[in-house]
Amino acid sequence: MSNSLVSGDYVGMSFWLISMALVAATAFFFLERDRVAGKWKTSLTVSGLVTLIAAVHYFYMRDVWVATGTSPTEFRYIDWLLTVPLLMAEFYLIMSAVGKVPGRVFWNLLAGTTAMLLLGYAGETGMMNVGLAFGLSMAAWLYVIWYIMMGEASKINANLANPHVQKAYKTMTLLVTVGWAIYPLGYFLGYLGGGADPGTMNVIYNLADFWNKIAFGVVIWSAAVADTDESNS
Ligand SMILES: *C/C=C(C)/C=C/C=C(C)/C=C/C1=C(C)CCCC1(C)C
Repeated sequence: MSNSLVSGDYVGMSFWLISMALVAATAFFFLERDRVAGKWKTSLTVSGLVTLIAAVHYFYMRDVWVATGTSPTEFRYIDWLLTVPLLMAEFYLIMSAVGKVPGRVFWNLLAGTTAMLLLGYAGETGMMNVGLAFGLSMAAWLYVIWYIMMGEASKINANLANPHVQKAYKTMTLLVTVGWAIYPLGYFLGYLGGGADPGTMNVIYNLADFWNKIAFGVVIWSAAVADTDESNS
């Protein structure tokens, strides 16, 4: 058993790379708070918290991987249970920065994503039939997609008077739809397709986190900067 990265361990290297990218992103989001208007600061704080929480979990996940070559499932799900609700809060926060948004927008997204994650965990750990857990977890995810694409949240966004928020909302919706699809794909390949080894599955999850945590924050940052610059000029 070794605690250090060995040459040829590309999965271990991907854990390392994402860890450092998350650390850098955290510093970036926290520092850039200075640059944006007051109404955007909470959104940038939350973006930085997402990457901070994930960075710490990645240090632990990386150690599990290099020491045992097995999937750090517990750390992964604890990280998701904390960061996914914060990502959902971002939908509420960016719209609240420029308009009136009922709190249930956040609670509905929280309920949908929490069900999605708990069912996924129950399947991965054998508490529940893995295929059934997959199907129910998919249904919860589809509910979230429906809610932000066609449901109440999308209607609130359509009525906002701020094009920067509307654009960020749409890109975030795309990430939740296309970017998030990578996770069930990894799960499917790992548990149902009968093909993928834990290494492949972890690389897939690691890549997904890069997009869905760092790029998601960058989308919000860029809307915040554009909106701030516009109101200052
Ligand atoms: C930062 C972490 C993020 C954005 C994690 C997102 C995780 C998912 C979208 C997971 C979804 C799953 C399904 C839709 C079905 C199979 C089980 C899961 C939990 C992998």
